Amino acid sequence: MLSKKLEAALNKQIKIEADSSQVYLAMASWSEVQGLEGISGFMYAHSDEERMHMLKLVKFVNERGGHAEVPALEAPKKEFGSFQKMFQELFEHELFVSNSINELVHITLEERDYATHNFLQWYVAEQIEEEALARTILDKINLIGEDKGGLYLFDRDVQLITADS
Ligand code: OFO
Repeated sequence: MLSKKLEAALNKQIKIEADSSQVYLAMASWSEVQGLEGISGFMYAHSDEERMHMLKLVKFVNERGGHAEVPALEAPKKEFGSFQKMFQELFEHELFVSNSINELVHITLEERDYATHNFLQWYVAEQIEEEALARTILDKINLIGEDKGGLYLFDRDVQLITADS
């Protein structure tokens, strides 16, 4: 059975995953409008993944005798300025999510809830991957700078990343 403290913390994480899904959906839509299909496909897929992260938590909380709460949706911003800025935001967002997961893991130890501690290891591993991917993409996009041809090729490359994951 989940403690009240852990149930509240997991519900907070459910909201963070739902917000992440919304943010990446907004990035997908903006990229699509800019005509970059590869990047938008990557963002649509990423948005779906975040929803999956959220659902996994919902199921777990209910399974452990808690009540997963479906949070209100916050509207993310519509414009991202440039692709550099957008990927910088994505990277920073993933760092924020990693911190939040670490905080959750810390609470499981305080509460001596080893089942939840074990469950969260999946998220710990996932965040290592997501951070690494976001960092690689950001490095590439920063190298490209203002070069339109580079962006065109990058858009094709990122399609392959989406197909792989
Ligand atoms: Fe991209 O983060 Fe969920 O967990």
